[in-house]
Amino acid sequence: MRLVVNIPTYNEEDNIADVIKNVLKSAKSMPKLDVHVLISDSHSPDKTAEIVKEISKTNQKVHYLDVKERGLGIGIVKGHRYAVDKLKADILAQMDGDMSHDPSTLPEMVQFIEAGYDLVVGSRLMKEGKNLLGWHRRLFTRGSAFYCKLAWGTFSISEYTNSYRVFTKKLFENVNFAKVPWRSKTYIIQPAFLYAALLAGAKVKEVPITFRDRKKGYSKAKIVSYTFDVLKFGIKVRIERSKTFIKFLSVGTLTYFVNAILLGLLYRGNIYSMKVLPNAILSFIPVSHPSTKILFIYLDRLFVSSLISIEASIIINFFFHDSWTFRHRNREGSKLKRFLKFNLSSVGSPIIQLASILTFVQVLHTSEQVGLAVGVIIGLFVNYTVNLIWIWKEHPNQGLSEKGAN
Ligand SMILES: Nc1nc2c(ncn2[C@@H]2O[C@H](COP(=O)(O)OP(=O)(O)O)[C@@H](O)[C@H]2O)c(=O)[nH]1
Ligand SMILES: [Mg+2]
Repeated sequence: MRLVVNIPTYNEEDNIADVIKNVLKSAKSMPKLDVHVLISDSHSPDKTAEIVKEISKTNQKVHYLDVKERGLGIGIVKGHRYAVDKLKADILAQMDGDMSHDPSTLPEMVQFIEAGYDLVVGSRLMKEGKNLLGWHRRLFTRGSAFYCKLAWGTFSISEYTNSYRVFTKKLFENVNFAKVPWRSKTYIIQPAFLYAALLAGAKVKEVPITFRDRKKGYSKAKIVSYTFDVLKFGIKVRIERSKTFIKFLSVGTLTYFVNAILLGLLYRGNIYSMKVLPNAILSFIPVSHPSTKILFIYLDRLFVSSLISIEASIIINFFFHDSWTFRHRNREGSKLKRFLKFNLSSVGSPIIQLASILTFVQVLHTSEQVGLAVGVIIGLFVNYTVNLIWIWKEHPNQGLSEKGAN
């Protein structure tokens, strides 16, 4: 098994030789692995390339790759691509080239990969992790982590902006890079790659690390634009993850209007308060007593109108949910079975709607429309939950995955 440690660099002439030395030293604690070091350099104008090329002359496990363009994401993605394609890596690691990440943690991180995790993230924010940066950088790290947790809904992950990571070749191949802004000039690749890994269904493990500020060279981080990118990315994720619920609400809104119009026409010949038909469609059914009574319910015109309009809306709801709202979720088995299940599950919703209509008309003496609107809203939430857990279930083992996003 080959592990390639990818170290993106830009102007790291003061650090890179020591970083390589330390990584090779920690490789001795991983005797079963063939450890290589790849420096993916953005054509540094200083002596970085010269130094690395010199080391690689005498050590075949050290490689230099000129990725030409500037950008940490470019160094990371092109470096890993090269590690997989040219160096035949099985496991990929990445760390900074300024001594901020301690390579002695690598063996422990790799152990978790061997134990079956897809991605191991070095965390400064979990218990025993340390972030030895200045206060404004610590604030950025903590603030972005807090924001990402909320925006992405990933409360079990503590760290989002650190670069010290180990993952499998398989994960790298499964990540959808079309959704990762890896060409950005900021370090947004860090949280974005983590999110893409979660979408790809990665099993993630966090390991506490100590992040030390660099002693030599200078930081290339642009914190203000990085913060802006993290905020933007979070909004994108939030919208994407809410898509299913937004679709569900749209279908709900459409069918509410169908329901309301039908109810009005059947019961009074009205659309809302507008008279459209001379008589109610169901004018042959008496409005109230004396009408047939079953238990405590009068089978009067309001009752029958409500039932018909509610069932019509169930059918329309099912059609849109099955072919649009929950299209990406698990739709195994027959459509008829899902329709019957949906009808059964929908019983809760019309009971709520019916109870609401009857309460508003017969108890509160207000309009049937108000009763319907209130009933629809309560029923909607009940229905959504039941739909997700009973009819259009999540694809098995996909967690945050794209298809299961909601
Ligand atoms: N390939 C490449 N690496 C970069 C670039 N910018 C920064 N890096 C590397 O990314 C790592 C982290 O950058 P650094 O400036 O230390 O940022 P900080 O640790 O957030 O202050 C270091 O190894 C840098 O050399 C770039 O444009 N291209
Ligand atoms: Mg640094």
